[in-house]
Amino acid sequence: MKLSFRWYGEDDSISLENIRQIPNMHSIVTAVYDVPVGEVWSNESILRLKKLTEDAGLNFEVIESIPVHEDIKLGRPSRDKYIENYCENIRRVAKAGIKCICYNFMPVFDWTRTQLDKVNEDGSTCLVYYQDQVDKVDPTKSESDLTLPGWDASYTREELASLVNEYRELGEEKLWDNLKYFLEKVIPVCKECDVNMAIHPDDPCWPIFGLPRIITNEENMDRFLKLVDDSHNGLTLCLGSFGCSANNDMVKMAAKYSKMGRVHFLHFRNILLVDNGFEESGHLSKFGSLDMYEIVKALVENGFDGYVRPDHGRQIWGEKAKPGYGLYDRALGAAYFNGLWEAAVKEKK
Ligand code: DNO
Repeated sequence: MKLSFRWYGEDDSISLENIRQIPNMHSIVTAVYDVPVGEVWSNESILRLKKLTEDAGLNFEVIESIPVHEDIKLGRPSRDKYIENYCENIRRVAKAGIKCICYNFMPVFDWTRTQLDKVNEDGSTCLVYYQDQVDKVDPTKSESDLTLPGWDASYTREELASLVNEYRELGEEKLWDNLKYFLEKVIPVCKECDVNMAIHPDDPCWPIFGLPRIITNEENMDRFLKLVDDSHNGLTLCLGSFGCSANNDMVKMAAKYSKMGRVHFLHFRNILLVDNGFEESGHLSKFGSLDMYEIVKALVENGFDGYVRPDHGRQIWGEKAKPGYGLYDRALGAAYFNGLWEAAVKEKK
């Protein structure tokens, strides 16, 4: 297990020096942020991130994310050019020492929440998702001025509407075909460079706005891993994303996929399921719906040796930071993870 921490580069309000002081910290999780999706990252930008990370005494081994261009997900004729760029990015980051690349295959929207600052009883704030609020939003209706936090502001409303319609027509099976096509091209490059791909599940793990979503549950994960049955084709076990459906048994999935050697990255966070959606609770088991100790035990018992990062924290102690990505609560999450890991390792002996 290698403990890591997401860092948004030089614009991040959190310093590498602070991250370095979190006990047991090993790697930084970052990306080149100033290049449009689909383009090749410059070697200068990659090497600058590497140098900053290593100068701070940390390892530069995980990228989150190299985003996948919509043309690849939609299977448009221009996809080959973007896949070639993707392969070139894999080669470049691997050359700089990267061992694991996190990405997702969600149409149009990455993670979706309805509010980023719900006030908890103790005065901390967290991200929440309430289904009735999502159901009121239709991205194809240009007269609707409802938007959700986290929406990609680079699209006009008309562009967004036509993109969403294109995906609705595409449907799930075609999205699977396009994912397979993509993996068949990129996994051989990963083998060559010995870097692991770790797909991030859809967040939340069900269809929203009528868009097809496929990285959602155990059955689909099994199907995904067989698309290209190679250890470099693996997953990011994001507890909060799979865990927001009570149908996903996170202990079972942690055991099964780590035993197969296919969990390359773990996003460690708890989640509280409520009638109408979910809330991002504190990391401890008792605050959410997941049994964090049983999950860690399952990982230890099945030889998990990938990267872990504490995921979304609450905003605490008056910190002003990117929602979910403050220093304090994520550092507490890391400390909690260290404790569970140590206990599980001792119990195994
Ligand atoms: C949210 C993150 C996601 C994740 C991407 C991976 O906080 O977990 O945005 O980075 O889905 O491609």
